Amino acid sequence: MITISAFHWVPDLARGQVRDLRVRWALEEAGLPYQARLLEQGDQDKDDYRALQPFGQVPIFEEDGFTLFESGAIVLHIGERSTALLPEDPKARARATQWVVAALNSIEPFIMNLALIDFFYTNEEWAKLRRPGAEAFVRRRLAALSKNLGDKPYLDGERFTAGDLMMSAVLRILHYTDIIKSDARLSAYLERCLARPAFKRALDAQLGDFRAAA
Ligand SMILES: N[C@@H](CCC(=O)N[C@@H](CS)C(=O)NCC(=O)O)C(=O)O
Repeated sequence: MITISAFHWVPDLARGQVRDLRVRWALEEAGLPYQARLLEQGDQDKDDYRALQPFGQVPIFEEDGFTLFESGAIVLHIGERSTALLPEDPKARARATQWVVAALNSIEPFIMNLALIDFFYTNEEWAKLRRPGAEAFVRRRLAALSKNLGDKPYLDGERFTAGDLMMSAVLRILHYTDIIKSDARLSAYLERCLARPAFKRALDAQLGDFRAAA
């Protein structure tokens, strides 16, 4: 049975955002059953967990003695087992991988830069000075993404791939701002991705685990 790590408890603002959600979603898309290994506070700093995830983060993926960390690597690994995530055609598969990497490398760091300011440093003087530039950068990057998306339903055209899973998981970090809402194309794209039954099942499972632990 596949096991993924997740936190037993996080503050309300993080519920529905913890990165095991991406992996749960990929498993749901692929139709692979899994169980969650819920970490108590401090478990992520123990040697046995650090041996599997050097940075003490969630998620990790475990199956038959094989373990993997980094949500992007895990989603791609799951994708190798399901054409629902990675198409069979090698070129289409490479393009889907390209979008996973773009989400994690060209979009997420800038969104996280803004989110960190908003959630952790909002009252710091330096953050007040930095925020307008950080938001402007995100808006510019997302305008380029929106232009590339154009009228296509998904990043690579007609079909949803792991690239859309990761991009929409990253874009929804901005749910507390109007940044996505102010772009009709990106907003419709995000809605389209998040309307997928597999996403809803994954979100319900993450939130359900927090409720069960309360
Ligand atoms: N690049 C990692 C980031 C994982 C990550 O940031 N996990 C957060 C939860 S969403 C975490 O475990 N934070 C606790 C910590 O960093 O100590 C991935 O995508 O898997």
